Amino acid sequence: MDLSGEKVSVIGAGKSGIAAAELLSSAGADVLLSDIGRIEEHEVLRLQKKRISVEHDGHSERVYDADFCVISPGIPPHAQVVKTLESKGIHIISEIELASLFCKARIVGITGTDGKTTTSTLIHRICEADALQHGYRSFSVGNIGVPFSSKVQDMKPEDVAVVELSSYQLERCFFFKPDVAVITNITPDHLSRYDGVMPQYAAAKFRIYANQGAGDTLIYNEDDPLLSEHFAEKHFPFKIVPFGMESVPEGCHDRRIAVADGERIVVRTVNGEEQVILISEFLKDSFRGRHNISNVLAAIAAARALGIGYEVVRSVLKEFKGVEHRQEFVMTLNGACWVNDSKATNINAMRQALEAVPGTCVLIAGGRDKGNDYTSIAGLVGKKVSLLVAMGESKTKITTAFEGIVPVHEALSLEDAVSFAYGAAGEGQTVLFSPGCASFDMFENYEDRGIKFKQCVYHLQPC
Ligand code: UMA
Repeated sequence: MDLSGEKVSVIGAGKSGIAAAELLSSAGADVLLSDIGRIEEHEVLRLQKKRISVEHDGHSERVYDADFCVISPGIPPHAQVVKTLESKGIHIISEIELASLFCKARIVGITGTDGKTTTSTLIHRICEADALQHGYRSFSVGNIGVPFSSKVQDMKPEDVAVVELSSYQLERCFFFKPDVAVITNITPDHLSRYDGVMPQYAAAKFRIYANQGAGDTLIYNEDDPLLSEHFAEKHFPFKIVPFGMESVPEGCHDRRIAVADGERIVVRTVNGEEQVILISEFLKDSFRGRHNISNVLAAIAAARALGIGYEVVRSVLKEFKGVEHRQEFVMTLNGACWVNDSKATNINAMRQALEAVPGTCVLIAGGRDKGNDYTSIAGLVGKKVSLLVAMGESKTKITTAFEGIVPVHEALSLEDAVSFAYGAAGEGQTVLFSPGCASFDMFENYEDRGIKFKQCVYHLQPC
């Protein structure tokens, strides 16, 4: 794509803003990269060598002298810079939209409130395994941490881009069109960005299929009430593939992927039922829980839509050990199993982690509250948790919500939380670090939080 003569402002110089600016500049655009905060001097120099103008410590009037603008996902719609761009009628697109305009490869887009990173990783691994046999490449990009724009120029038409998509990234997509779209679930999250209105949040997620047409596939979780209602009995111009934890009645030949007899994953086709894999073949200590079966169903549906054989799918699933920071097995200490679930930044993710615990656990939770309603999991906590260690900004709110249901200890720091949990955990129990809150009160991000948690655990001395 030739963008010579186009003036483009890129807002936000995080990972996606930098990648977008580099992509635009390589296409000949006249680029201004603008950040409200500081950009390191060496980074400014590196970008300037690539003919990118850079400004930092605030967005100046120069931002508004543009033909269009590319925005980073983390910048909220109510930010002053966005309001001014809109008032001046400057077209704003997301970094994902920009990358997709350059993309020659097939695109698999994965969105949802929870499970999108695990599902994306599974699909990417399956594609990688298939690619080895068929001479193409798979790229794992998007919200997972590698900007789509940073890789898109390496992609060839036969390749696959597996793009994890947050609602933020889908918001300003207008032409983005995945060949295969997956929606894992939609439950309340990030609502402060959407004026507390659930349909607004869901509408951003639904942009994933807005441009899909004949030949494309939309895969969705039929166990999710919002999704099953949304897709029921409506006609769409693309192929729809539901997946779910319950078997479908005989005679229902609709490509649906489901669990049969509580132990097998099957696909219904016009020719009957095809068995893909037994659940016991892929669930393991490092990859467990009902929600992960659901993620596997989604990945199988995507692999099928891409024409990948079950043999490849099975070999990847058998070896898959989960994703870092998502119910990640850390170690066993004095007979207690330590699990890092730092990616659990909302109550639904915490619920899934608790449901996956065999027996009872010591739960370490808390961080920056996102308007959580803890009462929604009070019953589960009462059943599964022997001790709750509350930490971070939300510890008082957590204590108030669970006092009288389980014993609660308020920790002063992560180290304090880990050492208190260590003293309390019994043999055969799990110590689950599933914050249910954002990490920004004490850490850079959830990865930083998970790494620090694991460091604390590794420092514990077995009795
Ligand atoms: N900024 C401005 N002006 C503003 C506000 C912020 O210039 O008014 C600047 C900040 O100073 C900062 C930059 O914008 O320098 C940050 O941009 P960003 O928050 O979009 O961060 P990136 O580094 O570009 O990372 C983004 C995603 N971050 C968010 O959506 C918050 C990453 O997802 C993603 O991996 C990356 O692009 C690559 O695609 C992270 C995330 O937390 C993992 N996602 C959320 C989630 O999973 O819940 C949605």
